[in-house]
Amino acid sequence: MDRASDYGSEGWGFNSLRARHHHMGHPAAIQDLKARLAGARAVAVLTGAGISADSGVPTFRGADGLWRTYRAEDLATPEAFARDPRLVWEWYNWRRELIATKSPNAAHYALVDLERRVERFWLITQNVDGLHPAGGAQKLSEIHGNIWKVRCTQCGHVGTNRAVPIPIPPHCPTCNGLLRPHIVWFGESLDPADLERSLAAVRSCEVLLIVGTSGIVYPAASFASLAKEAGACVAEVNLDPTPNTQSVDIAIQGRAKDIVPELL
Ligand code: BV8
Ligand code: ZN
Repeated sequence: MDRASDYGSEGWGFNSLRARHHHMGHPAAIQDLKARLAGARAVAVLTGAGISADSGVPTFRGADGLWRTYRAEDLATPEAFARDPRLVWEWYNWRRELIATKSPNAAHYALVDLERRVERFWLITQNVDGLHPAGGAQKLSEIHGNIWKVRCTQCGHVGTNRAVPIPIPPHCPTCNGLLRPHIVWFGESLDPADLERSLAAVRSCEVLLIVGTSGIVYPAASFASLAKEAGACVAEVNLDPTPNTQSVDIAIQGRAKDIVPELL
């Protein structure tokens, strides 16, 4: 028996290509996704902490994301703020100090190029660091809020505050009430307009590109399956496998700053 019939030459080649589409930063997967993006008239992008990791911002579930032993889930809640607003503000001051020194990277800028190229485009980010708008992104929803915005717990006034560190506890310029970060914490609802805009984009896109998210925080975690059900091609770029990796059409393993610019 010769080698070709041993393996079944055609089947082997096909399966190996499919298998590779599901792993690594393989050129075939990158070319496939690049072609789909080039041909698409509607593209949605979902980003998470991984895209900012390449700018030096620690991720949430990575080892460097811990502040004093607290996990994000312990501090990013209305209960934690009610119990100890100073502690929560100290955590945000630590992050504000870190983020203030960081800049957008090649992946953030590549997504701005994509925004300008695609007829219907929407970027949905879970990141609160503001690096997408800093890089020039305009068609975006920051669905978990923005670390440079504050909201009054008394009168609801929303403002921008870039003080680093912010004096603790910060007070409302109009009513002197206690200010909190204008960020969506666990157990809180997303802004309905942001959510609507994001769901519309996810349900109507031809390609959903998911970059650097662990895919475990809802409702963003449901976007991949919503897009899939609506018939979109779903692609993931991540350094490591995630709960989405097995179900997406194209999975590319690699760093956002290396892979995303290659897609254009
Ligand atoms: C809501 C703001 C309605 C704080 C954040 C049980 C089951 C299902 C759902 C729930 C449940 N219990 C509670 C819920 C709901 C809950 C939820 O989903 N919980 C999870 C944990 C189970 N969700 C909510 O509460 C949401 N609201 O549902 O409203 C409601 C109302 C009341 C009661 C019920 C429901 C609100 C969620 C808002 C959460 N806010 N943070 C702040 O930032 O200050 S979440 C926090 O996680 C961050 O904001 C972050 O954006 C988000 C997601 O994390 P990622 O961005 O994915 O980051 P992560 O570190 O996890 O992963 C990084 C990834 O990057 C990794 O995969 C890594 O491999 C990769 N990577 C690393 N480097 C690179 C890279 N990739 C590429 N290149 C690299 N260089
Ligand atoms: Zn106020």
